Amino acid sequence: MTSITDLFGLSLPVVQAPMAGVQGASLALAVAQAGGLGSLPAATLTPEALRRDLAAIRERSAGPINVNFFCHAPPEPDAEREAAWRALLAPYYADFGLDPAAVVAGPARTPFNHELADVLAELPPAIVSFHFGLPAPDLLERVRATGAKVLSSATTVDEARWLDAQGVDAIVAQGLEAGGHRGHFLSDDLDAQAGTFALLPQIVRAVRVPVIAAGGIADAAGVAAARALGAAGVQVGTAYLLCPEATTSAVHRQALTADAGGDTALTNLFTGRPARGIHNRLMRELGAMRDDVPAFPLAAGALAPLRGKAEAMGRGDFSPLWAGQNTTGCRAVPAAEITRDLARGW
Ligand code: FMN
Repeated sequence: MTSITDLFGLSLPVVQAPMAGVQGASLALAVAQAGGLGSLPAATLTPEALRRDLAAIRERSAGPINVNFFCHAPPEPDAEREAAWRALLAPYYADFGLDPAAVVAGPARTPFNHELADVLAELPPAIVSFHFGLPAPDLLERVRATGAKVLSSATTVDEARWLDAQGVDAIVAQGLEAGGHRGHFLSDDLDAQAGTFALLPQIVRAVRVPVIAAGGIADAAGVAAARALGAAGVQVGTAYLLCPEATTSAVHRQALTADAGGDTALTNLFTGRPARGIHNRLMRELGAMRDDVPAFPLAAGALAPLRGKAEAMGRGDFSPLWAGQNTTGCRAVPAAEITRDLARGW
């Protein structure tokens, strides 16, 4: 079994999970400097912002870095669905004295495209990872031409086999415990998804490439368990959320440290795609999963003003509080310390 320390040239077999919205280059750099694989989430970055971040990282670290993109198919606008969504949110707008006509778009989540590929060609990272499958073959070819190794997440054995057949260099086996969006791309059936330690050994058996375990791994014991089940390394997200280098909001940090930090559920309310986050008011009052939410990523638009207003009052009622099921590893300590402590389990 090839460990990711050999595959990627790392000192420690720990990937800091890319986490759009709660981190930028600082967290990635801190993990890279500690000898793990730092990840830069690029799903909400413009090409200019990506160029700036990659240049800044390159100035401060010669180690490998992972850049992560979404590769979803952008949805057709659906005026009727959008109007129904806004009508559902109208009582909250009224409570805050907000004008429903003043709705602004939420942060854009642009799928990987040629402009972003241009930036990778200029400033090639050692690793490029994708969420929601892989981009079109011509785009994938451009990534490979930079010399980068390619990763993607699988939430089922079928997805892992599909990725293996496309020639990825490693697969992230992402269990149902994981925080944030499911990486699923072949089937929308959430019942088909297994927990990390059920999924991992099945994927290890089914594919030829190294498999990185993700979801619910929060400490050295979890890392040791993943290794025992055949993982080539681990990818950890939630445990980094309280680090000073993360940009996790105050309401998000507060929710993670409260008793209910581990009270998570899958919800599609915040973006239109199921993702795991800490239960909050919107999830409780509307139901965490609904059929009538605008398609990914459009649901975020109408929520943005509510989120802004509530956060200004110190409340996370309308914010996505993404977190995995296991929040026991969250500590407000430097990311290097989290990385080293995790690696002790290898
Ligand atoms: N995965 C991605 O591939 N891209 C992302 O932008 C992304 N954003 C995330 C944001 C948050 C706040 C969290 C908690 C997870 C996110 N994920 C994303 C999933 C992680 O990459 C990773 O698979 C997951 O955090 C692992 O499970 P854990 O949170 O239990 O450690």
